[in-house]
Amino acid sequence: MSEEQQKTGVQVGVVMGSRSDYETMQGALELLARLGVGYEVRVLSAHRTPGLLASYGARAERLNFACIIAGAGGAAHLPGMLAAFTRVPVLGVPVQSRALSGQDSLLSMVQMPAGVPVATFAIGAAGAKNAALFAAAVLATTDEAVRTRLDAFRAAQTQAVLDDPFFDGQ
Ligand code: RP5
Repeated sequence: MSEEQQKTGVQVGVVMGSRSDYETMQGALELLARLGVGYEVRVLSAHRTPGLLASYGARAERLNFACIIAGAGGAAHLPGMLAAFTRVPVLGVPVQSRALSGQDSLLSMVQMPAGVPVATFAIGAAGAKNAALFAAAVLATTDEAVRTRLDAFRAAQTQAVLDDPFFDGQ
């Protein structure tokens, strides 16, 4: 953990374009908490609060966040714009939209032109959870406590399959 992260207790920033994204993003928050990853969460919008987005990018650098998980739906320019404002790695979660089922969110994140990357995850709850697990895996390369909890999480996940009555022991 860096000096700044130790001071603030925040290793990962989590942002979402609207309060309506919370249901999707809560899976990420629950996993970060379970894995003992320090995080902060904010509603920030590329089109409703563009100024805040720029200052959040600077804040993420100043506080040395390991990454930012950014969830948004529709024309989901939040992760791309945030990545433009900061060198902190941005993990994009496409939230499932009503009109196009999240295809719009996915394509607007994954098709970033070369130069400003957004690591894009699956549409919806699975993407939110995997973004948190990915952030934890990166932190685990240097943070032994997170590594131990992530290994335990994965071992429990494996055990749950082995304990399933449909598992035939092969
Ligand atoms: C995006 O527009 C948000 O990320 C959200 O997924 C979508 C709809 O927002 P609301 O109209 O529900 O606030 O900016």
